[in-house]
Amino acid sequence: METQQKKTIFSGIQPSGTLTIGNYIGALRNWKLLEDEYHCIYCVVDEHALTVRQDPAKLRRRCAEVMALFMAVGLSPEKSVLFCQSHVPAHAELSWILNCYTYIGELQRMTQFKDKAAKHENNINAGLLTYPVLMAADILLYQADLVPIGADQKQHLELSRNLAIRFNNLYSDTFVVPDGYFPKVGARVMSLQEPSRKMSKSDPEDTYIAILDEPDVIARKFRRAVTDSEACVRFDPENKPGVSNLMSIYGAMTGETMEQIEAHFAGQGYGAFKSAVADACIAVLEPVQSEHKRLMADKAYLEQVMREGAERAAAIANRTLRKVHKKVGLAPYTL
Ligand code: ATP
Ligand code: LTN
Repeated sequence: METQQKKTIFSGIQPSGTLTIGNYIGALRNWKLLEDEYHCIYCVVDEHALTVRQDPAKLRRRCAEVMALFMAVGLSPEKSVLFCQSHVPAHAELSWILNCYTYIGELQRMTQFKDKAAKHENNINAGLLTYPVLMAADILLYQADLVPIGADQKQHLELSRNLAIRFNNLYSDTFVVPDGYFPKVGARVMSLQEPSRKMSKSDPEDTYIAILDEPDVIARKFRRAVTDSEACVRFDPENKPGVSNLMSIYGAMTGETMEQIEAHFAGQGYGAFKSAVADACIAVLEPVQSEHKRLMADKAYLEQVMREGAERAAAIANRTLRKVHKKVGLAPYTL
């Protein structure tokens, strides 16, 4: 009876660094809002993180940390399936098969590939190129109807849709063609130091606010955030990207519209505004941080959640994978 009538949601976050308020506003917070209405499957995509060189001990710790954050923002392991990608081998397996239906040109066009290739000149590995195919496998395995993501992932989702359609056309209906689900505010939180780039957890520390940053660190990072010389809190992303980004963050945290924020801070300098942005973030993050601390102290519980999540996920994923094997003509087998 569980959730068959509900639509399915799938989304993932890489344990490639400490999660930022970009991940919180653009992804995690919305995941929670969808939990009651949909059958939700949320994944720590640790295999994706390998596309950039990771320290093994840190990667291992971050997987548990991200899983604890899922729950600290309020996701329930009973309502939703919470699991770690590498625990379900079907992801890597379907990814291989889908690779054989993806054109290299499609992958070379991806903005994220170009960005990451430029950032990691010495390690432009094949995984960096085929990253979106693994993402498509993540989504298609669960027959997800909707995929909540930030604006930066739009192009990858489009590829997932194209692969699903291509496969369905070749072999008859196999995959649900997924739609993206984008947040109304905060789909693209920008870097505090270079507001023309998105805030990213694998960038230098002073460019992002981590969900787990201490209050004094949050206040300091906002104080040092890039603004402009106009000294007027006005929303104008083109000419005032730094201030507009801070306004969007403040709006996402307090629910105030850009007009309300302009009125609220009229006649005040950036100093007062920045400390208000910091206070708003601290207030929202504080309960998440204390719950996270509590969960991280209970390793046995975290492991149990991951194990049970992986079992539930594998049952769904393997069903799709078997169907795919059959359709493409891989040798039949019985267990
Ligand atoms: P990395 O820097 O390692 O590439 P990331 O910080 O971009 O990572 P991901 O794990 O790739 O984060 O993304 C997880 C989710 O968070 C995705 O849905 C993504 O769209 C969203 N997200 C990431 N950064 C932002 C941002 N700056 N603003 C809004 N949403 C974001
Ligand atoms: N590529 C995504 C993370 C990700 C994802 C997914 C998101 C991997 N697999 C499946 C949604 C659905 C990113 O945010 N960089």
